[in-house]
Amino acid sequence: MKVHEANDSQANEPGVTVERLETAALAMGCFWSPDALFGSLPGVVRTEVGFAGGTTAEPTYRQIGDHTETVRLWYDSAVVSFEELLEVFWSHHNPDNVNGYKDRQYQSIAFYGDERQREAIERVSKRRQSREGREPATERIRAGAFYPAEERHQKYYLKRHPDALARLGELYPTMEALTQGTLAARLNGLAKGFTNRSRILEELGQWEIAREQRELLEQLVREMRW
Ligand code: MHO
Repeated sequence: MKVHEANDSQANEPGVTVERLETAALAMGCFWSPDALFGSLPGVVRTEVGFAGGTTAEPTYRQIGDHTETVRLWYDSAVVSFEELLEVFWSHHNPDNVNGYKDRQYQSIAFYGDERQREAIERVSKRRQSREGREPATERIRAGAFYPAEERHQKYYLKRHPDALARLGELYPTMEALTQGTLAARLNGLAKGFTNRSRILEELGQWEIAREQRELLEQLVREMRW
């Protein structure tokens, strides 16, 4: 996987070679957790939380209207497939009772961007039916407008750790760059307990980046205090 961190020339598009980068959008309750969950997965290059699925114009966290808390992912399908992401999605929430429901804020939704993703959702849903007796009660909706949530909601768990955040300031010049960074996504997963330091270091060893860049990132991860 070729990863560009935010201090690369492609600062706004940290990711793999663009042809292979795909997107997905999933809703499974309060978006802080899925941001960390999917951010911990190798192959997921970038995550962002926001509001989607509704009709209300310009939603915000306090004025969410008929939208649902959603995480958007950019991923390298050569490393992780949409079907694998769906298995993770359905293994980590109960679509019948997401955080006790709160209007549509915590609706379980699998968004599809195209016919191929729609078919994959049906395929994995049927597979879970054969394992669990019934299909997950998850809405399937064509992906429309996605409204990014306020900055304080992005990489929420990572932002609870001042030392980690201060060190990441050396790598990401702005909070927006941090939101988009791949390493920030992994560390947000670490902060929530979805991955660990040695898994992140092992993955860093495989990124197609310059040696000095790798050493810099490894040192950052090793020295970070939690
Ligand atoms: N844990 C929060 C929900 C935040 S999530 C961004 C709460 O219980 O209010 O909806």
